[in-house]
Amino acid sequence: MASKYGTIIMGPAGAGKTTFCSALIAHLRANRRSCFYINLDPAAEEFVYEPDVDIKDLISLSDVMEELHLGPNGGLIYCFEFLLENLDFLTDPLETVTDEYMVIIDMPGQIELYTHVPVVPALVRHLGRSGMGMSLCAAYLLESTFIGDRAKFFAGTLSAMSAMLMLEIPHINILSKMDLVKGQVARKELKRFVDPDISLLQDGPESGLVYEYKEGVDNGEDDPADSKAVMSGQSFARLNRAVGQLIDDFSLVSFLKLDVQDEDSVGAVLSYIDDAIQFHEAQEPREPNDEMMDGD
Ligand SMILES: Nc1nc2c(ncn2[C@@H]2O[C@H](COP(=O)(O)OP(=O)(O)O)[C@@H](O)[C@H]2O)c(=O)[nH]1
Ligand SMILES: [Mg+2]
Repeated sequence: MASKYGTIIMGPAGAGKTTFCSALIAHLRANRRSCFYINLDPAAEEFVYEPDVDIKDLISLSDVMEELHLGPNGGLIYCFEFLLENLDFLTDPLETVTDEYMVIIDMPGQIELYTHVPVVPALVRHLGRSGMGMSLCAAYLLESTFIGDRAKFFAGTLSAMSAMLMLEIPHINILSKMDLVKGQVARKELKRFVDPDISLLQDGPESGLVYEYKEGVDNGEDDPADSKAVMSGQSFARLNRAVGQLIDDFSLVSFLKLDVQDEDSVGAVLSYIDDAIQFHEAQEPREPNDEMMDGD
């Protein structure tokens, strides 16, 4: 049985990660549960709840950028590499955290962290079952307004899938800011995004490209590098279809809907996280005999 339980909140910039963390903390508190809040975004300034551990106390992104002449993305990667070399900063305060706590890790939004730089997997391995013994669930947020642009939505879905494959821990995907699309998208239409299917890319009207499926087009008869195919958008459409097919074939990605204003919605997402990390299994009341034996 794991000795600590936590969730790592990921996703692109502005997806609503920090807002979701605050909503989770409020919900946990209201239900008399303990939580431990870790901020790993060195650029984050304002918090509703003061973090118990804040990466800004270890390293300052603006100092890194200035002294090493790095941009914000390079600076951020440097900060994470520095954190990996100084993991005591994170693990020492976690010593006192018991299995009754929910550890909430708020992440930055730089997409390379989730797609190809191995720093987050290294961090997760260290905290995880083989390291500190924490049972961790990844929560990947994507803004629901992305469904207005299908290529963008599928790009986001791919980054979620990439994070899932890199981290190899229980993973849930969340469509955040549902209040922004409520009443604007038909329920049936929304369902196609919650469980993404490839036909979304085949009839994406807003992109100006015709994604219509044509018999023979994907049989390798036409050269996708041919300039006519590139200029007419056919090659792009074909690439998109291949990507959509990949997601569809493996049924790897589906989304939970989140409205942070709605207590029930936050509670529902939390219960998925609890289940994924088997939080409640660890909270069984102990036998009275065990208590007595512990006391002597
Ligand atoms: N309408 C709406 N706005 C939200 C929601 N969640 C976050 N926001 C806004 O989106 C912006 C980015 O949110 P933040 O939590 O800082 O995103 P982060 O960069 O992923 O941590 C802020 O202006 C929030 O107020 C939501 O559920 N609904
Ligand atoms: Mg944030």
